[in-house]
Amino acid sequence: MSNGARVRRDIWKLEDEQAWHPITRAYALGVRELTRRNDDPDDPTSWAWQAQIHGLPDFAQDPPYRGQCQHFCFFFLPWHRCYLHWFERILRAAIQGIDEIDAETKAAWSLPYWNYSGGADRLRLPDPFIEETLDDGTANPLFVDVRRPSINRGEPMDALAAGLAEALAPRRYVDDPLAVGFGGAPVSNHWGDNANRTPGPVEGTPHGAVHVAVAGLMGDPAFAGLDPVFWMHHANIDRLWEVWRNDGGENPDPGSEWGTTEFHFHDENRNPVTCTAAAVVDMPGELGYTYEDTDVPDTGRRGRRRRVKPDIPDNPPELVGATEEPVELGSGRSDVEMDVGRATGPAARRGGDPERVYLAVEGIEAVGRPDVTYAVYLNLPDDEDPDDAPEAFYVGNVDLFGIEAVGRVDTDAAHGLRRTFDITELVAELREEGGWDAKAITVTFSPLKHGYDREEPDLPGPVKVGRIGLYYR
Ligand SMILES: [Cu+2]
Repeated sequence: MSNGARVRRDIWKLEDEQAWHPITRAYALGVRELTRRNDDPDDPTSWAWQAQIHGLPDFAQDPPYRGQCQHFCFFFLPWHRCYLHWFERILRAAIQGIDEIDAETKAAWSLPYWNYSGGADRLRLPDPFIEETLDDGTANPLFVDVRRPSINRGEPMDALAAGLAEALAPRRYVDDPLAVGFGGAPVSNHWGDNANRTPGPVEGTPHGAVHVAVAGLMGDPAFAGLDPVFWMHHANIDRLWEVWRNDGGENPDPGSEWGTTEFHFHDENRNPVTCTAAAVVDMPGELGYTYEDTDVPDTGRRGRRRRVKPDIPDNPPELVGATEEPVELGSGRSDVEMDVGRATGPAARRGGDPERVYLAVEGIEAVGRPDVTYAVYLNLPDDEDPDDAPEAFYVGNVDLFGIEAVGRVDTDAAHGLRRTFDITELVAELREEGGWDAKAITVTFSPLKHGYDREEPDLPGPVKVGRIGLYYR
């Protein structure tokens, strides 16, 4: 804290020190105060308004302040950092006015984060979110009864929802046209109103997968901010951006369109403010907070993609295999076989193996809002149980967070969600083990299961994948 920056604390460490740690308790009382302000629908510092900045019901927009969240694109990280920062200032100001909070807590208060990665005991909601009452017997403002029942019982999410190996793997913030860079596609996108709807891997897992695992309000972008755990989840995603930077990741030029695009919020005095990525990239310096821990975790397979040559071949990716019919996914395992052709373009001319291999899952559509995330495997043998999460075949996750919103803005150019995976190293490993036949592949989808009983998800209808494509480069 050399420059006087406040520290956003790890809620697990706070609660280890003391159940209902004063910082956690002040959060609850602050949420209660903001909720009281809902009586005035025009108060931009109310709990309801703060959630509406992210999304309005029916995915309506009310520019410049409400219904403005950025997803599936490279503004996802800076937009949410701005959003959290101004929310934190509003909440901090509210906390200053609450008599029962002591001066020390008021001075130190910063938004805690929910770090669900790095241990089986972290895969659940911390106790202050699942207890129905505060320690004084009053209703707990942090409790939301419509979450996934197993989550509210304190049972763990599927560990794959919190994995960081894919999230932290990209070296670049913006990468190639398949946009598997850390930050996502270099476009502006409010729930898929741009045809290029490719999130960076961290936006998929853990971000989207944790939204889906908690479910309830958290499962719907229009209401997610109403669940108090939303803000701690996003503080953790914001922290992971710093972890990635600590690991050598480089942000785009703050002078570029990425850095200078303005987003609109209100401050704690209800005055309009603008925020840009350029204003928030230097977090402790510009924003006055830092994180308790931004060490790079050991993610097991982390480094798989890091070993890939950082130079991107100039040639565009070439589609060498694709499903011909849409594929339906359900609540159990689905195996999809497809033929793979040979590259005929520059990837072939170089001879030997392609430098990069991508798997794209495109046009994902669903009935209603299924709270499901699929783990994706490549060439998973029939006798391997996907519930054992066999790492040797694991590609990544397809979470369906926001699928309903995207369905409303389908364009001629794009339908549904898309996820793209760089599987270069996975393919190399499979080849070494004899698990790769260049003429055909099998892609397996298996839903993540939450809670100790690990029940299969109850889907309102089949999930449809428009196309699965394999690309060489
Ligand atoms: Cu989110």
